[in-house]
Amino acid sequence: MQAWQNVEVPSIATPSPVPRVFDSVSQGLTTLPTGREVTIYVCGITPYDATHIGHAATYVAFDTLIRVWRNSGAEVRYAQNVTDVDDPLIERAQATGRDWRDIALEQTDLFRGDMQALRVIPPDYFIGAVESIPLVIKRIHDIQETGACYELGGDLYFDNAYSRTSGTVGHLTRHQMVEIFGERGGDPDRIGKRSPLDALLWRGERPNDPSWPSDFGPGRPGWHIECAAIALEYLGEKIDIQGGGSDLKFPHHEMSAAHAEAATGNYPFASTFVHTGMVSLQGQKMSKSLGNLVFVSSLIQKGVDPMAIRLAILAHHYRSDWEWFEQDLVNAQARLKLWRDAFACPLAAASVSDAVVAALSNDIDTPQALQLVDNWARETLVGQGGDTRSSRYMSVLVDSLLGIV
Ligand code: 5CA
Ligand code: ZN
Repeated sequence: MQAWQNVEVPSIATPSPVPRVFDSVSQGLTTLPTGREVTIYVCGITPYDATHIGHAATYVAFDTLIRVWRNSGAEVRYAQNVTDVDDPLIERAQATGRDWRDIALEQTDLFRGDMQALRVIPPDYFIGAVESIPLVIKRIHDIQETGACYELGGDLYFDNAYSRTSGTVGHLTRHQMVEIFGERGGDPDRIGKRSPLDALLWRGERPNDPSWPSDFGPGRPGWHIECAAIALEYLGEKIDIQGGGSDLKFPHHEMSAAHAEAATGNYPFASTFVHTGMVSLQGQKMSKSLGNLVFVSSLIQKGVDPMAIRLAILAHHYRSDWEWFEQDLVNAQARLKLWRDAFACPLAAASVSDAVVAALSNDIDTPQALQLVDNWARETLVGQGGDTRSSRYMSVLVDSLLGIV
């Protein structure tokens, strides 16, 4: 698939210290590799109601991480999928009488526009589930050879007993796993499965359901094998970061990694698992199924500056769960004005570039970085500065690392 237009990222003379991020497996900070080619896969949208502030927060967080990572000397290869065929999309199509393909095309397009407006750097590989069906089939063959795959009523399942990753990302008890698996696309209660936690690799054809031919009969891919197959194809058998929102730790990231590991024999599939917090609205996780959504495109249509939306997101630490309030946007608009006024000052306060890059390398601490820029901007505006270069340099640094212009 075509991603969106590239975003200019100016290079700066202040290299970032090697970034540290929080790894969901070890549950502690880990130092990322740098100075070489590195790989990151971030789970993309299911395009039936794109793009709410929660999605935007997740992609802005990974975008900021990638900017900081690049500035530390890493050459980042980035892949992102689009789950353009899956149960929720098909259910939406049936409920509205529309073709699932039209919904997917329309919503993916909306997502591209939103990402562009938020100045999110496009992934190098933006890959749809439908276009990766041959890759999925190939990987299911690989898994079949290991014995980790079995057939049930025309469907193919992954035998979770073969997973070395089970429990390591989500840190849930087995009881919790069975319950949450059922809530997030799994079918723990299906009779005949070897374990309730076995996930679908291939869903045999059903009436009124899209399907594609394969050696194991017509059908369509399971959700987790989609991301495994795309990541393996475009990034390689071992990746540096698997990313997404915290709702994907279990089952999605555990199972996707288990499928990739079974298909290749390489363990672990990802060195680091990075997860963003959940954005809520009116006390509940912002989600398509609940319908409590604030859309990026609606805000932009109302005339809100996309840079204010990005700043409102960056005011929260990527790992914390937070609630969206109108006030977030009001504060971000005031902050944007403060910064732009300071960037226009010929005489600025002394640059705080070292402190900003240090904050961002320390687990992408954007709230701290924003406060440092605030203080610099206030000092600049009260005329405390005498530095003729710093306002220009600070504006380039903020553009490069925070994506704000
Ligand atoms: N297509 C799958 C991933 S393969 C999927 O989860 N799609 S999604 O459209 O539901 O979500 C897209 C991304 O946004 C995922 O990384 C998800 O974790 C994240 N996300 C979803 N809801 C929220 C939310 N309320 N707050 C923060 N991130 C969210
Ligand atoms: Zn995914």
